[in-house]
Order: sequence, then C-alpha cells, then structure tokens
Amino acid sequence: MAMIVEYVVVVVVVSVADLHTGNNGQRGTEDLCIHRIGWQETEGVISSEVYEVEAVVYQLSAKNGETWDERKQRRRKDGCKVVTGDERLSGRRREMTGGTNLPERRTPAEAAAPEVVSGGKLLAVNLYISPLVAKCDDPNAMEDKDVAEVVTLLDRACRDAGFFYVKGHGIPDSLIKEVRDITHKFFDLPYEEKVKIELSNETGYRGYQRVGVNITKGVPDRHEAIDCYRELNKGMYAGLGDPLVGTNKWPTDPNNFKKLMEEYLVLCTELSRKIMRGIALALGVPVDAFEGKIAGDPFWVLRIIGYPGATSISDEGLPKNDVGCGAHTDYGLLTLVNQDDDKTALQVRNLSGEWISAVPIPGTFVCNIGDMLKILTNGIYESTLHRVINNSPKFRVCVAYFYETNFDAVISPLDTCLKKTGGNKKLETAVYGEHLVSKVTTNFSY
Ligand SMILES: O=C(O)CCC(=O)C(=O)O
Repeated sequence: MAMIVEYVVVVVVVSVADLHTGNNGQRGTEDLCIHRIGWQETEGVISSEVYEVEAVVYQLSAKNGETWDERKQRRRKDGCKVVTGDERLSGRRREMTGGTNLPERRTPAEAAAPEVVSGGKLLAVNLYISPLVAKCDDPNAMEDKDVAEVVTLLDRACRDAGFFYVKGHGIPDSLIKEVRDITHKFFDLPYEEKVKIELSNETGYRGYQRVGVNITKGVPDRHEAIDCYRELNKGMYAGLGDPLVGTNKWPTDPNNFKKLMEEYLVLCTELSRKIMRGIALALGVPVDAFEGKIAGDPFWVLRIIGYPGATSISDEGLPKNDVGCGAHTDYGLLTLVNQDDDKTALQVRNLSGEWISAVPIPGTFVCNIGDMLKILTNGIYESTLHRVINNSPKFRVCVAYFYETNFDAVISPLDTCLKKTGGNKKLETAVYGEHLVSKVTTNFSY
C-alpha cells in the first residue's frame, strides 16, 4: 500500500545582504526558511514518484505575490544557493505556500542533510543526526549509508564552517524549551533573590554572577549567568582542580531548577559522546578515540546565561557595551548551545573571517568546536570563534553545555591527524584542567 511520508529538512539561509552590510546579526527580511520535503513511499521503498515541497514558512510574504520559483531565482541572483544534498529528490516540484502542518518527522533516508552555501562558501550545515545517534555504538556503523552521510557532512561542517546545527538528536524539544523557560523565570527574579547563590572564588567559581562580572579579554560582558561545573574534590588530580572545588549553587526558586538541569546534563553528556563518535569517524580515527584517557570520564561545564535586551536598563551604571559575550573560543571538545528561538544574537566567525549569525532553529542545538578538539586534530578542525550581541529589545537566554575531556587529560595531536597534516605538531600539548583553571580564574572582574 502506498503511503505518503512527509518530513522536514531545516535549511538556514543567512541573508547575503546581512553579510555584505555587516549587519550585526539582526535578522534580515528572510534569512530563515524551512525546507519541507516529502516523497511517496511504497512499503518502505522510495518510489520514482518523488516530489519535493519547499515552503518558506518564515516571512513568506517578504515579497508580495512571489512564487517559490521566482523566489529561488531571486535568491540565486543574490548568490545564495540552497543545496539539499539528496539526489533522489528530483522530478515534480510543487509549490506550497505557508504550509506549516506537515509533521516534523524524518526517516533515515532524509539523512542527506542540507548545506547552505553562499558565494561558494559554506555558511552552515544542518545535520539530522538520528542515524548516528542510533548506531554510533555499533562497530559496523559506517556500513550504514545514512550514518556515513551524517559523518561526511559532519566532517565538512567541522572543516569548513566550524559550527553546525543538530536535529534528530533525541533530546525532547519540550525539555529543551523547559530548560530555557525555567532560566527565564530565574533571571526574572529580583537581584536580591538571585544573588543568594553568588559566585566567588570561595564557591569554586560556581553560582550566580550579575551583568558585567564576567569579562572577555578585559572587557565586561553584558550578561548575567549561573556557572556550574562537574564536581571536584579537594586534592583530586594532584590538586589540579582545587580552584574549582565546591558544590554547584542551584537556585531554590524556581523549585525544580536543579532537578531539571541535572536531567538535562545527563542527556547532553550522552548526546555529546555520540557526536564525538561521529567526529572520530569523520577524522578516520578509531570510533572511541575520544574516550578512554581522552574523554572516557568527561568533565562538563554548564553556563546558564541571560542577556539583557538592547533597550534594557538592568545594566545601568556599567560602561557602555553592547556585546553580550566577547569573541572567544570554548575550552574543551564540543559545545551544545540551547538558545531562545526568537532572537538572533550568537555570531560565529567562519574561516574567511566573516561573522555569521547562528539564526535559531527550533529544536536544534548549535554545536561549536572547542580548543581541545583543535589540538587533537592538529588544527584540521578549528575551535570556533564566536560572540554574542543581543540586538533584540527582549531578554535572551542561552543554556550552553560544554563537553570536555577528562579533567587531567594530556592533550596532543592524534597520530592520524598529525600524519594528515604533514607530520609537524602545529599545536602545543595542553592539560585540559590547567587550561580551564587558567581561563576561569581570569574570567571575572571582582
Ligand atoms: O549565548 C550564546 O549563544 C553562546 C554563549 C557562549 O558563547 C558561551 O557561553 O561560550
């Protein structure tokens, strides 16, 4: 019996105009579209009667009366090319205006994730990683063509774009949203309530910091935050982690804050381990290369961050600074960014030195590569330089989960990566815990 299976591929189209005008990440009139694809399937086999449906659901009416084909022609003239990557999708194309009622569901065949290219440059890759998540612990995972496709795209994303979005990751959208909602609730509380869990060197740099206390390269950042780390005991790792010793300072209001965040942490840790398996496959190193002595007992960091809106007066008295978080790279292996859906603020610098807005895509994590992965790959993958500028008048939250190596891991380039890059070690060996402590202990202005 023939049945129609429909699902969604999310494509980010960063407005070319934005790039050229240097617009600070403000969403242009049409910089995000959702690309919907469907096909006809007969008893699990995709038939030749394939059809593709593309619908712009974000500000579809940017140009009145424009058809999808006209829109695409115009976008191409702008130098913007949307690549679905799925060669099976050919044939009949049907215009569908504003159709938002297709279920957000994909089959493994949809694993051919899209890339967004502009002027020959890769801007973003959106990975539907469900095949990888399902099979990464199977020793024959790469024999599965859907896994292999995810891995190929992952490699391209890490080499050329430096960041990527993941969807189909298995963490429920409802939980991802709940984490942000409870974060909003906390930051909405009066300062006197929030400061009850204040961060200091005596708390192991754990807890709440008001706007401007975090500094990047000497400049106060326009954000407030709660910082949490995997717990460390005094004297552990020959005292390497002593500055961070302490228990996390979770707020008691909202009352389920700790429980929710701890549940979320477990899922982020497991998801990151799986993505790192995909990255190992992408690099051609053993699938468990980022386990054992490197990250078999991974450290983690959680930053629960709030950025005042552009017109907010909550930072009155501080030096004028629009930058929510100055340009920096992350310290470990991989970061999962859970950001508000309705404000564009995170910007990522690509290898050509352009700042690309990481426009939020509901249900996805933005993934950044960290410093330890850069060393392990001998620079094949760069750690992603990024910054945050909240130009929206609204308060923005982001919950950033950082998946790190073992605290005491000694990190130097993997042999395979060394060979692939000509045999010379381009990056100094680092001990992760030392790197982290040196950053954390100089990140605050008090
Ligand atoms: O707010 C964001 O989107 C990212 C936060 C960030 O860059 C960080 O905490 O390292």
